[in-house]
Amino acid sequence: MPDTAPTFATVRHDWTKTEIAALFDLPFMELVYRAATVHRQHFDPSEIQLSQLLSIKTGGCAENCGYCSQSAHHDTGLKASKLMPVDEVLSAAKAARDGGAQRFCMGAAWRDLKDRDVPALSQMIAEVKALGLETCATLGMITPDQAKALKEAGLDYYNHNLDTSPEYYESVVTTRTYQERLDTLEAVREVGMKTCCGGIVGMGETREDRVSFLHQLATLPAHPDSLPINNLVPVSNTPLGELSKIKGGVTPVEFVRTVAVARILCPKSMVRLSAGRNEMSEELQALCFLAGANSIFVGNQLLTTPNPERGSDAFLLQSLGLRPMAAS
Ligand code: SAM
Ligand code: DTB
Ligand code: SF4
Repeated sequence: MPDTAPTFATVRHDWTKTEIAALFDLPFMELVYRAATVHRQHFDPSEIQLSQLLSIKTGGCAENCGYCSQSAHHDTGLKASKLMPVDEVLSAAKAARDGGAQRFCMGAAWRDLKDRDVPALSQMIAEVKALGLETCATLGMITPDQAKALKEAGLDYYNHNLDTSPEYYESVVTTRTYQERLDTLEAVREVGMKTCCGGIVGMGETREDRVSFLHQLATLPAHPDSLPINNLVPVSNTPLGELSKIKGGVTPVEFVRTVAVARILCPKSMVRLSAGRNEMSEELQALCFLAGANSIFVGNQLLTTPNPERGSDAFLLQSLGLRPMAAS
């Protein structure tokens, strides 16, 4: 890795873990400076994309993800619901658009998408898209045929996170494999749909796991077009929520390092500062933006957990001189 001034304009897919670990080890100011330099080579650093989430099918999920409020394996007290009717999704999408969001992400607590749900989802996606919103969905595992149908309906992005390193993965979830996650991502890429793929930090993983997780993302056949970095929101009665109460999560500095390294490795991706902002100070969020995060979720709720109030986000962006990105 060059030790001189940052010249990371090229997009690489051959990053090694040693190089990535060396980025993490840089003095903090140098790392953030390099990430900020890469950021402004590809984006206007004063623009932030505003996305909004909606849980279109909540709870009762068959997977055992150790961080998730929606897994049927954990007694989190969350009430399970059926797939939301299209008109309710549309009113939420309109409200999101009118509140300034340019992107709308629909999340369902499913292990995998069932063909019987594809027609309703296709209608939902087409109508959300017709509102002028960029569309994203996260519905669990999907097949190439399902990916094709969703793309034809107007789906711009499919979210499917690797969540952590292959090495730590089995400490997070055991009901599906890392390879199954990669297969769904491949199905999405194959039909020419954009991928949204990232993960969570603060789940008890090591620095080495964070290096390995970002190595996976940076060496995919195509970098994720959208790369969400979530800070674990500890949910009571989930295994990882309880673990983090004992162990604590990552330090704010380590969180910013993770964002900065993600930006350097995937220069053209939208790096999304996702879950966990409600617990972050304005200063920490500002450092994340400096380190190359250029998208946030707005609205009072993520899927099932709280997000900063819309007014406080508007104040934050205004005080930092950041502008909402125009719809693409
Ligand atoms: N069921 C689908 C799946 O897992 O692919 C989609 C919904 S799932 C809730 C979307 C992502 O949200 C997860 O992959 C995870 O990265 C993130 N997430 C869920 N619960 C979280 C928590 N408590 N803290 C931080 N991120 C979380
Ligand atoms: C992503 O990586 N983070 C978002 C979006 N993709 C779907 C979801 C965050 C969920 C946080 C926990 C909750 O609200 O249930
Ligand atoms: Fe289900 Fe997704 Fe939650 Fe895992 S993260 S339990 S797949 S909703």
